[in-house]
Amino acid sequence: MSLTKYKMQFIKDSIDANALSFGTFTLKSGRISPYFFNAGLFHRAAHLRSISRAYAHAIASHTPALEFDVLFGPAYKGIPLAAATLDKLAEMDPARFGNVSYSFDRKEVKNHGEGGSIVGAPLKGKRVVIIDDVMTAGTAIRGAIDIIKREGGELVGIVVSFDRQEKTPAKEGEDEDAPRGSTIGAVRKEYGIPVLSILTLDDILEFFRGSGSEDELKRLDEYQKKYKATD
Ligand code: OMP
Repeated sequence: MSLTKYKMQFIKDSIDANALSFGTFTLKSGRISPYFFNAGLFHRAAHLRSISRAYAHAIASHTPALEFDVLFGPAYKGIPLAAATLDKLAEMDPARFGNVSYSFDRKEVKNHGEGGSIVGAPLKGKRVVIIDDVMTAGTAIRGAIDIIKREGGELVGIVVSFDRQEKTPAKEGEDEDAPRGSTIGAVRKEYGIPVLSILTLDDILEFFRGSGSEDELKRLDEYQKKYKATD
C-alpha cells in the first residue's frame, strides 16, 4: 500500500498547521497518546483550503458513489467544514454536486424570526451526510444523528478527518487489554452506513516509515500495538 498524492499532501499540511502534533497528550478516554489531531487548527486560508479539499476528495472518491442531498456540519466545528467542503465538491464536479446543500444546527433553539434549530437546507426527506472532525467516543456524532432523525432526514454517511483506529475503552469489569472494536466500527455496524475518514493512524505510520523519523515511528507503533481496534 502506498499513500495517495492527496493523503501525502494532507499529512504535510496537517503537520504544517500543527493540527497533527507529536508529544504527550491525555485523551478524553484518559489514554496517554504520543500524537493528537486537532482539526480546529486549519484556520489559515491555505489550510482551510487544504482540509476542505481533502474532505471533498474523500467524499467524491468513495466507492460505491455516495449519493446525498445535504452535507450536515454539527455546531460548532462542523459548520465551516460543511460550507468549505461543499464549495470544493461543487468546484470538483459541478454536475454531481452543484445541487447538494449544506446545513447545521443551532446550539440554542431560536423562537423568533425564522425560528427552528436548523440553519441552511431543511433535512426532512433528505439523504444526509454528516461531516465532523474526530470521532473518539462518538458523543458528538450521536448527537448529530439524533438531530437528523428528529428533523426527518435519512442518514447515508459520515465523514471525519481522522480515524485513530483505536479500540473503545474497556467497560466496567472488562479487561482493558482484550481485543475490541472501534467507535467508528460500531457506528458503521449500528447504522449500516459508510464512515469515511481522510486519514487513519496507519497512514501516518506509513508516512513516517517513508521519511526515516525513527523516534516518532517507534512511539506511534507502540501506541498502535497497545490500542489498535479489531475493525
Ligand atoms: P467524541 O465526541 O466523544 O467522539 O470525541 C471527540 C473529541 O475527541 C474531540 O472533540 C477532541 O476533544 C478529542 N480528540 C481529538 O480531537 N483528537 C485526537 O487526536 C484525540 C481526541 C481524544 O481526546 O480522543
